Amino acid sequence: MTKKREKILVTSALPYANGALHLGHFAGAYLPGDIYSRYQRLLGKDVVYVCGSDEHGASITIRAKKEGISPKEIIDKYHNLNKESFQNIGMSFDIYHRTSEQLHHETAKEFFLKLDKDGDQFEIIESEQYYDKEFDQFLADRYIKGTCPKCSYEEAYGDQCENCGSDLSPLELINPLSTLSGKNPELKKTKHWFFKLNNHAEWLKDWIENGQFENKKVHNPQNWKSHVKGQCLAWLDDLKPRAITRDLSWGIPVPLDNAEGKVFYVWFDAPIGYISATKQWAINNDKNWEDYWKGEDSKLIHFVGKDNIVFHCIIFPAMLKAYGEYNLPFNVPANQFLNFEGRKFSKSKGWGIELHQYLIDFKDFQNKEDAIRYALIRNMPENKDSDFKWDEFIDFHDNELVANLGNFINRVLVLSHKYFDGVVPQVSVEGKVALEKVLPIISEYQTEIEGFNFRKAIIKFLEISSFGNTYLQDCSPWVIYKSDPESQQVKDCLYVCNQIVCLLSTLAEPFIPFSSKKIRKLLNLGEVKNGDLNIVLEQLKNQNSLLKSGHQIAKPELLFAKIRDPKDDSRIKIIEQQKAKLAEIIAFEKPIQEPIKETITYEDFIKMDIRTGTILKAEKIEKTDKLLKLIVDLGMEKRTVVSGIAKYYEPNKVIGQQVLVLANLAPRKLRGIESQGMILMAENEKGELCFASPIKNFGNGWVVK
Ligand code: B3M
Ligand code: ZN
Repeated sequence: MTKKREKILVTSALPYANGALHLGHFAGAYLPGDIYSRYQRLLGKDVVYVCGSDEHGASITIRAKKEGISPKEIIDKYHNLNKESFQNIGMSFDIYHRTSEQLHHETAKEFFLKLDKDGDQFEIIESEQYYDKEFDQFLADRYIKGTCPKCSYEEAYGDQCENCGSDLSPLELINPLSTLSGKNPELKKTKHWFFKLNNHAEWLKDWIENGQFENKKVHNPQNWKSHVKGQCLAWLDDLKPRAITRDLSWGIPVPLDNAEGKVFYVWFDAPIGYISATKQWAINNDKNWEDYWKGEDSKLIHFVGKDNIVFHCIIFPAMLKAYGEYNLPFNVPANQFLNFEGRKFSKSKGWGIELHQYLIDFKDFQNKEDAIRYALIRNMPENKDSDFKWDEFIDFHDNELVANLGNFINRVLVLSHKYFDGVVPQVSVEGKVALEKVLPIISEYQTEIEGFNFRKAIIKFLEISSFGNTYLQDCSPWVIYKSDPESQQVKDCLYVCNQIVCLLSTLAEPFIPFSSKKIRKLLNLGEVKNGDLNIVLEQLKNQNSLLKSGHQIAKPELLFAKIRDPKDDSRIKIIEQQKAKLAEIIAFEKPIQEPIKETITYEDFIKMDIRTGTILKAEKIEKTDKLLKLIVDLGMEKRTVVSGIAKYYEPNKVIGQQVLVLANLAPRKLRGIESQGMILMAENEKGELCFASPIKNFGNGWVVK
């Protein structure tokens, strides 16, 4: 009897179809879901990986207004853009659905009606909300701007202040303004449906903290990330009923007679979007969606960024429980945020890079998809925020993908062709034993992926390739072959190396699927298939071949090419262009201007004797990291000057530097050294000092006037 395959339903947050995704989104909620799904498929699990566009809510109508087109045009535009970028970067969704689809509207309505029929899930509350008379509409929180009551920032939104991060309600804003008419909105009575989330606090706590649900252990809380649990438990202390309807014209109409003009709040219908996506997938593939959502042998895993944790760990589970029948999420391994070159991604400032733009800018870059996937995994914000840097991107690529993985594979292929015409050689019984050493590393690789530690897992992957490199180097078949071309040691070595290359092609697939495909092609093998990792493990444990002796491999080809290549600057140029874009943004930023000082007279000015000079000597001063002792040639004499530039300049870098010196400043002692003047420096917007010496090649002792 064949064992029933375990089902895993994987979701990644449904991106709003109001803009393009950037690398931070990709690293946060998508790449990890893809790695996990691909890995579970390799183990032969019955994986369904769903995603799609979130196409409702004020964020869509606001963008439509900005671009001067209809909401429908907006969602079509960004749905297609994001869907295409995902495809091109190798996301392996089984379906990429849309919440504007009829099937989703029906599913969300049905869900609501079941909860409504229950009688105890919702209450209708009447309250006063802001209303724009000119536009004849109630204002969603995002449509109201005003002054933050906490930090006085004047551009705070009705739901949040982006300056101090406070959660706000529109009524708290000082001087609220409608973003539609620009006028002060008025308050008007309206009623809304509230989900009584507070009724769910108790079981939610037991479920999150202990993994207990309805007298069953449904997950192990130790496998949940601590930052996820922490955020949830803080919320659970203070659960209140939450409005799940809005007065908007864009969205899913509330299917009740007494709810005219109301639509569902976007966060009510969006997670139901995972269900409708699964339904559509099941229709397309002749499957039963309920097996995945309700089956006892099915696990639900949500991949999201940290800003979506409460929706996936508290609100949606409460909705699922209120409905009944559904499984609760087995885990929500949310990621923290990725920053970009030291700052937050910002669309308005142009800081960061969008996924589709990356694919365009890097179109001529060999392995662009895997290069970025690899760099983002190596630096994934799994448990704390992390920072993407182009220099690190280059290092990961050149030192790891090229110098370790690519180099190993290439050497094996080249040597196999050189000695055996590309045929995997016969191996001796003792020869195979070396392969046993990879088993514990594979096992660690598996543990890390299963624990959602993808950074560690990819290092384990690399460790196998390092093992291969070391093994090959230790054998040095090129030495033995010279004296004995028939040597069994040479055969054993290249047999083992070929097995490792084959193993790497499988283990690479969840992370760098494009390279996995290429390696397979070089080995003359088809693409990795579902269940392949099980087969590979079985073969290794039984000392069977992954690649049989006698198997013909293809001609070697380089998998990766270095970015820092002295003979070909095409790749480094692409990156330099990216850096130049950032430099330009910084250059155009308004520096924080110091206010102009009090007016002085010409007489005041000419009191200063500023001379040109050259630094002859520079040394650090003990017990301070700020000061350098400089000897400056002022033409007619040499001066000792103590200058506070040690943080910005190494002593040996400033020798020969031409400088401007205030030569008639009264001497003073600093750290026991008499400073006889002052070097003029300019301070940039970051507070760093650089030499004020705009003129080039001047003589020493010239007077500045
Ligand atoms: N669209 C928010 C976001 O893209 C929201 C996620 C919905 S997941 C059901 O971050
Ligand atoms: Zn504020």
